[in-house]
Amino acid sequence: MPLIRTADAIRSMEIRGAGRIARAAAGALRDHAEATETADRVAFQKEMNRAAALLRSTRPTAVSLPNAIHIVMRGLEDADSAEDARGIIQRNADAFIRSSKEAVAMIATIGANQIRDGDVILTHCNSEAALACIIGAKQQGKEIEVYATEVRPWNQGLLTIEVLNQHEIPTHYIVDSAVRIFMHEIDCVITGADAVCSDGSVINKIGTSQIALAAHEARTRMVVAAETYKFAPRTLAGHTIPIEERPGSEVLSDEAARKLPYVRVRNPVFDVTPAAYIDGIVTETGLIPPSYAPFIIRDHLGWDLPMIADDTT
Ligand code: RUB
Repeated sequence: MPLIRTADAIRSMEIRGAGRIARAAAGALRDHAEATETADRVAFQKEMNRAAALLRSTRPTAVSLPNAIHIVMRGLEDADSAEDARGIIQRNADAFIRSSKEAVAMIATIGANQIRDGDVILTHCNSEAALACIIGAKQQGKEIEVYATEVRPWNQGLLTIEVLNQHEIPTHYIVDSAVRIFMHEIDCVITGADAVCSDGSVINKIGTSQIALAAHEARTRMVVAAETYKFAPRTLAGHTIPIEERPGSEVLSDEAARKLPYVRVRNPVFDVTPAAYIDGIVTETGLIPPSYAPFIIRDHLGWDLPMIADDTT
């Protein structure tokens, strides 16, 4: 997909979910490198930096986006020519897209092993990684049931129940505010992540932290499925992840809002779940406790990332 079209699609949430956003950005950088015809290495690099900045500006929270861009652009400064630089981007992008899909497949197996026969699972939003674990458990022959939330205001839950239905997994569809009333029936909560911070806290769709609190109260396991490229290196240096706040019109129509001049809609779309409420994070390298997050950053993203890349979160 061309660069500007991809950036628009990410911004408007036509492409959404941290993994899909990352792969779309990698693909757009590769396609843009192919379409940028200059033979001048410096001009090429400048154009690719501009493309990277445009993609980075689309949505602020999912760290998969700046990390994917960083991984795709890695080594560009060592290129001898524009052609060489183009090749680096193509190879990096293809490798990233391939490894990101392989990571989901690994997470499916590792996450499925966390689910027991007869378990009732609750999931929130529409996470490829979380769904992979649930579908993996079903494919292992386990009898499972799922509670899936609606996810106001974008209703990503509709995407989730469609996938669960396709896999013939018995599912209860509930409004977000019904989570606590059903928590006593849940054996395990599984969500995805937009970012995992160095202290093991997880940033995911708004409402995740309330679900984690309800799970904690009910002594229900809370598991997060996250590829290693969703870990946020700069949080090691004290940076915080910006929480995206989208227009109020996604919650209340402009027409309705006009009649309520004293009302202001707030629409943050992610929240932070502290590590204390998370029992484990399923990555493609295995199930880790949240406290292991700095080691994932060191081993898979590199300590140097926060220092050298101003563009990464
Ligand atoms: C999506 C969301 C998902 C994570 C993980 O939010 O919060 O749980 O991105 O998804 P939005 P995945 O719909 O606002 O992008 O596991 O697919 O990467």
